[in-house]
Amino acid sequence: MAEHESLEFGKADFVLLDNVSLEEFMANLKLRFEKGRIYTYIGEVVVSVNPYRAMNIYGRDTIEQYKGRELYERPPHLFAIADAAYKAMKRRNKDTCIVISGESGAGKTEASKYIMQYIAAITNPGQRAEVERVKNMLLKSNCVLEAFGNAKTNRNDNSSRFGKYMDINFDFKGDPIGGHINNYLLEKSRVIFQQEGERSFHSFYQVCVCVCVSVYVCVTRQTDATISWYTDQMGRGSVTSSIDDGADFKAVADAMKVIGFTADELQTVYKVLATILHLGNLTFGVDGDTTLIENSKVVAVIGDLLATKEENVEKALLYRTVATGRDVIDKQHTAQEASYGRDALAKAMYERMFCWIVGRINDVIEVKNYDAKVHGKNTVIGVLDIYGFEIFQNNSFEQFCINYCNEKLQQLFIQLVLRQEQEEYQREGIPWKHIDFFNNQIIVDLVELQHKGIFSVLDEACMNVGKVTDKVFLQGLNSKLVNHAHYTSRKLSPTDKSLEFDRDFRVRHYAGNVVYSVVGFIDKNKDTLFQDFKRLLYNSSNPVLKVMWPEGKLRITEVTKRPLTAATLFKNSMIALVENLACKEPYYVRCIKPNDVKSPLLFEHERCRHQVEYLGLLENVRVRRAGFANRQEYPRFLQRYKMISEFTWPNHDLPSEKEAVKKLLQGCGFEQDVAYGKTKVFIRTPRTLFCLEEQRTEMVGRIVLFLQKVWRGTI
Ligand code: AD9
Ligand code: MG
Repeated sequence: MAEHESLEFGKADFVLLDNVSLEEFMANLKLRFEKGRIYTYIGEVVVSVNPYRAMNIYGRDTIEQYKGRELYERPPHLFAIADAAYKAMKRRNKDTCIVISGESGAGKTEASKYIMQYIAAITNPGQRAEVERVKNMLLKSNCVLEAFGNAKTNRNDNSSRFGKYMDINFDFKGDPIGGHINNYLLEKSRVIFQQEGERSFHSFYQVCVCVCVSVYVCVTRQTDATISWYTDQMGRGSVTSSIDDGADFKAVADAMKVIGFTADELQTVYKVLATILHLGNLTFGVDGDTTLIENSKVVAVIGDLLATKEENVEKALLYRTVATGRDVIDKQHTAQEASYGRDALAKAMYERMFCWIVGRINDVIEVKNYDAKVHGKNTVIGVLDIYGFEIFQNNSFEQFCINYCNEKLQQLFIQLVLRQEQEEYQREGIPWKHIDFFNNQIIVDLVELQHKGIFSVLDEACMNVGKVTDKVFLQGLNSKLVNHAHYTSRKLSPTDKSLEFDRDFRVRHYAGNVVYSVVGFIDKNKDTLFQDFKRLLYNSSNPVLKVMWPEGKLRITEVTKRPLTAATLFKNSMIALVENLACKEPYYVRCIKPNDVKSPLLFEHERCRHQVEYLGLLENVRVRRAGFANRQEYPRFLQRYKMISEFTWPNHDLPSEKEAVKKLLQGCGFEQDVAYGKTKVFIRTPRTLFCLEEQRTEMVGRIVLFLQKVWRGTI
């Protein structure tokens, strides 16, 4: 018996449970986790539990075992899903995508990397140099993006603080010829502030430890930014042994060189990081009516790093150019405004650099010299690895966006899992019984609906002239959402002590309740960066830096259009992402985090049960069981199993392949477990499939033996 059928390791597919109950589901999940079987199917969905230890299941030999095989032939694995997506793309010319979801620390990013490694390993058997180059770039890009986009949080030492969707393009042979990365909302507030126990982005610590670039960070003893307020206000988040900044610095620099970043580009990246660290140490004071910079030596260093004059930096930090009618005047900031401007500059420089890095990687990996007319359509596998659902001690605008993103993806899962099944049954003429889901559309609407949604109320508040405060925004929410089942605040439920007056609101998300503090929502949504900074950076004599700030070219009188708010930009990018995913054939990986202490041994029942529930996994099993676990086109099915029936081996004389399949299955006694569609046979339980596989293996063995005897002349 194959391992994945042995009961010692539990059921390899939740569809095989004797009863679909939460208890049985959990018992199976736990048993498999404890036996080191971290993957389990629900049909074609992989449920993965983070093992929190190195597993010996990703090597070359394992890859070989999954290559070109069907899902049910091997124990559940990410590789099987990657292979299924690859086969669908190659055999049927379909664009596919692999959507990886789960909360922070559940294992999404690791899963996405294994999937990419698998695809890289099974393609390009001819070792074409150009394809090898593309594969190398795609793999190397992960390391670079993680350095600049990931950080240690209290949930995860390597938490993705941006969303990533990567398309891999394939040619007609099925070899990767390029790709494209879309990045979503980087949590840039982390640049200036982290919660206790957390760190800023890895890249900052990496430049500080590298001797050859730390010269930018520490110019003299008085301008030493290796200790910067931005990265050290919370005491550096007790770094764990899982992070080696020195080694990572080298790996990232090497990867960037391989990708094609020039020496000037690399130096500019380090200088931007150093500038931000120095900005973190800049303080403002007042002398009478004048606002001044208290540590002006730092300004000189920043001027140097940005290849601009010290006095330009000082002026941009202390003054704002405003146009009043036809006059242009310099208006001095208060110390508070200047601090705000400094922080906005630090965040914007980092975000801009991050997007620029993604853009540079895209330049290198984009498909080149592919003529669809000659070679046929190039197909795509998309891999989505986005920040997981988050509940922190203090949840702000970023958590709100991240959790909204997870609502959108959950909605897509609901639609696709149901829609796909329903459509297929309809197309094939098979009767279908509807299964109920909790539909989270109501929460998606709560956030994104025009005029009434939270994002709209926020945008409206930001549009107000005069003093706009976070409190005004909260009042707007309270009046618009007074009766919404998924929204509340202290004003609407005065006895609820867990909510602060004038500060908090709570959303009942599909994954649980989250209390958000409105403090900072307005600022983060407006995302204002004074024009003076844009001009400062554009006018730098460092061409690499200049390229990052093209809008700095505009003169003060030319800038009129109000930019879109952060919420609107994010909403639009999420809608586009979902549309893009919805037109591809989706494969799902649902990640579960077994405990909060990163232990390989602990399966916290409550913690896991909660995730199983909100991910809708039980409903997923029910849909799958009410439907059919497997379906195959008649010719393919016949080709694989024809040897197990006297009616079909070696050839059949029935009027059609469909009739032949019917005869075969009747003969084996599986008639009750199958249905016949127009072009496909549907098999209800995987057990039937396993039996067919077993019989096939036995018959193949016998046939081989028989042929050997014939050859030897003993028959
Ligand atoms: V977040 O939403 O970006 O905060 P992820 O991406 O879901 O989160 P990640 O993949 O970063 O989580 O996994 C967290 C940690 O769990 C990793 O750094 C590993 O230490 C550990 N992990 C996850 N998956 C595996 C695995 N398959 N094998 C071994 C793993 N360790
Ligand atoms: Mg991640």
